[in-house]
Amino acid sequence: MSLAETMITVAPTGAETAKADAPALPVTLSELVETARACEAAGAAMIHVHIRDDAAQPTLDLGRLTETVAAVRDGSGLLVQLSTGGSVHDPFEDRLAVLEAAPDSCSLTCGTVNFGDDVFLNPWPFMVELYRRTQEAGIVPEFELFDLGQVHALNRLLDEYGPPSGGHVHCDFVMGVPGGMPASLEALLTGVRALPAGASWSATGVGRGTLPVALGALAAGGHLRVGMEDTLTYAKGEPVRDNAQLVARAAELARLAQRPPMSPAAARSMLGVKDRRGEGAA
Ligand code: KMH
Ligand code: ZN
Repeated sequence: MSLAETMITVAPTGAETAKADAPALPVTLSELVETARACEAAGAAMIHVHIRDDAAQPTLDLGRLTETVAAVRDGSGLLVQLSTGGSVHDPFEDRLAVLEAAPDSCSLTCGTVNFGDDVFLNPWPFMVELYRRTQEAGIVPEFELFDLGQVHALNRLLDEYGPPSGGHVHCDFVMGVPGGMPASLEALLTGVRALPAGASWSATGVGRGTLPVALGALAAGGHLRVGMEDTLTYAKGEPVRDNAQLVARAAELARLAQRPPMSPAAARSMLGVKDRRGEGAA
């Protein structure tokens, strides 16, 4: 792995967009596996997964999650990161149980944040419980940062409970959510300066923040997250065609910045993710 490379994570689905509003949104298992394959070919190394039920509604059904992890691993080389954020309506117990699907990585949001008209709840005791379970299960957390105060909560979590599984701290700034930090360079650089020493980070700008945040992250030495969870418009008046289109653009920006896309194998080594291929869920 070269430090000059860019890890691209694709977040293809999310929990907020209806399939009827974005027909290219992958909501079935086969759509998700096909998306993983196409995004890997376009330059992604990791996939941040939310799943849907048969009615295309967000679900944290453990059987489906377990099947999804296996199918994405079979169908692509991408590192599989499951969302523990789910939708704003998911109960804490279901969000904790996500780890039982044995993904390579999981998201761990470092505090409660307003989320449009809703509230994305991540109180301190929940963060601690989720973190301790990742340590016990050997799953590498990605610390999601929606606001600058959450960077300080991350430092507190590490100070009080020690390093994550794999020993390496990796974070993702999610910028421009209504209620969180803005998708500005000032906020990004303030957040980066407050990270623990040695941490790696990616950034994603929601909606029209996508390109400024991606360009800023590349310039500041960060990695990229893109996908239809965060962005449905490719350019003014032009809907996103599919997730691979967003990954291809991120890969092109990374190459222009002389920081080409990182392979899944290099990302695995950077993050300290153990190889679970061939292992069933716990
Ligand atoms: N859907 C949001 C409420 C995560 O995946 O961990 C939370 C979210 C963050 O997407
Ligand atoms: Zn998510």
